[in-house]
Amino acid sequence: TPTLRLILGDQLSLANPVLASADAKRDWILLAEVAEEASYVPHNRHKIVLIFSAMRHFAAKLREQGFKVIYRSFDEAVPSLYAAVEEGLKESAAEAVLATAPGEHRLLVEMQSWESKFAVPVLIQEDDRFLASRDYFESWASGRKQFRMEYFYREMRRKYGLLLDKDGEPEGGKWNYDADNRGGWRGQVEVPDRPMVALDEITQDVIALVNQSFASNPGDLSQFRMAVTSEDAQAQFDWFCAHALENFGNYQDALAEESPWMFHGLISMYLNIGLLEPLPVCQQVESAWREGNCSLAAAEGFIRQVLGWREYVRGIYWHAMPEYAQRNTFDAKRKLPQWFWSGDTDMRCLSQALGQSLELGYAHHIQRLMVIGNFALLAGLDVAEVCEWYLAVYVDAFEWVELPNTLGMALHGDQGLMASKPYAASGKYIQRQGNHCKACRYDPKQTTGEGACPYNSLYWHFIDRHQDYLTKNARMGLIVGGWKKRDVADRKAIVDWGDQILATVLD
Ligand code: DLZ
Ligand code: SF4
Repeated sequence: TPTLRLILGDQLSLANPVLASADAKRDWILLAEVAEEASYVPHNRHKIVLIFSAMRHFAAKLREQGFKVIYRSFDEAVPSLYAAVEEGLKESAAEAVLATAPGEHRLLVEMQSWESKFAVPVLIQEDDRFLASRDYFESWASGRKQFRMEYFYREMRRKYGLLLDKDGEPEGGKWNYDADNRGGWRGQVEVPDRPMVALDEITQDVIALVNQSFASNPGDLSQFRMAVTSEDAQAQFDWFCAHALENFGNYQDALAEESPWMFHGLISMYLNIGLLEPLPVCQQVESAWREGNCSLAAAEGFIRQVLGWREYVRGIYWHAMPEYAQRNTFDAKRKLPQWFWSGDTDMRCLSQALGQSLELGYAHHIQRLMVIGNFALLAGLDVAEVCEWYLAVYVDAFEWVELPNTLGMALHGDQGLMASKPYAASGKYIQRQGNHCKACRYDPKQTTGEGACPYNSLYWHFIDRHQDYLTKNARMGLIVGGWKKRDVADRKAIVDWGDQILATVLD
């Protein structure tokens, strides 16, 4: 039957299963820039430009390949994907709709209601661009009380034969070189300049459109530099393998004043919208190691993120949704301070992480987890509000990946389903990982008094107010035990100072 095949803005891959069975003469492909998807959160302008421009480039590629494409651009004011499909059915006279399952639960529920509204069958296929299917994850998860990435990751290494020796054992004798991925930043090596991607006419048009139509969203588009085609994304990735991968291992967890990018891959957004595929990037990094171009720790650290962590968080998302989004272990309800939307705080580490997130739509994982997320955890910021902030500001954020990372990993909102302990840390950690403290008006060595690093008192405030929960955790229990042995007056002074920080800094 003539079929209308829907491709969403984060499914821009020739490997998209709706294309596999398509007949170019008979079927129609539909892509639509629609208000509903563009505004369910105040997306960073970089994210909207990336998606719209990549959609337009992908539509052109499909046309070149002989497909009949229906494309709705944002100016045509189509309100929703539902409306776009309705129009597409009229225009094409197709007798069925085929879609690849979306990455977000809210949209899956919406799409599942379409069949009862349209007069034609609506089929939703599994998204097989992931390396662990939903069934595979479920069978791994069944019977486990806690999910630990490490065990899932080992199975995935075996399943895909990555970094294994002749006997099928992990290269180097260890599965995980995380201990070699934690170097702090003191400017030890030069950070290479990232090549800019040239902006073609399509992207320039989209930038003008987004600046005009999304004037109050975050994002400085004069700094837009992302690839919008799979060829350019591959070229960016090749650059990473040649110039940054070697140092990626050592400085994966480093925080630097002088660079928002450091040695990171900057490919999560390309993977998440379909411009790159996960298995080939892992294989390319493995080859780089086999050819002697990077250390095993660098290659393993990279592959762990893509093959392990990325697939694992997606598994958790579909396993635990929709109930997962409501979880809030510590009943954290404090309103997000206004400066989360401006970056205007005198905590240097935080202002840099927030500032670049808003301006560029990018921050690396330690900024997201240990600077912004850790602050939100310690201060007890509202879990749902923090999650929405992450979903809005990052170019690579779709709920399947954002929610477990924020709610579960950063905020420990899921009572430890995915992380063995809360990722709470004081200013000491941030000082060790980088050079922000030197440029900060606060002192990471002080806990109370004018000029004391707010992370310090907030850390103990967090330990103190959640001691009943935390003592049940083996690793946190030791910290709570140590805290309780301290002098009562000392403890009170620290908690009081924390209260004052919460009352002033968070205003
Ligand atoms: C994020 C996004 C944006 C900003 N705009 C569109 C759009 O106009 N059309 C579209 O098909 N997809 C868009 N997306 C991506 C969707 O929100 C994404 O497919 C769902 O959130 C599921 O992951
Ligand atoms: Fe961040 Fe505290 Fe260091 Fe300032 S002193 S940069 S607030 S950790």
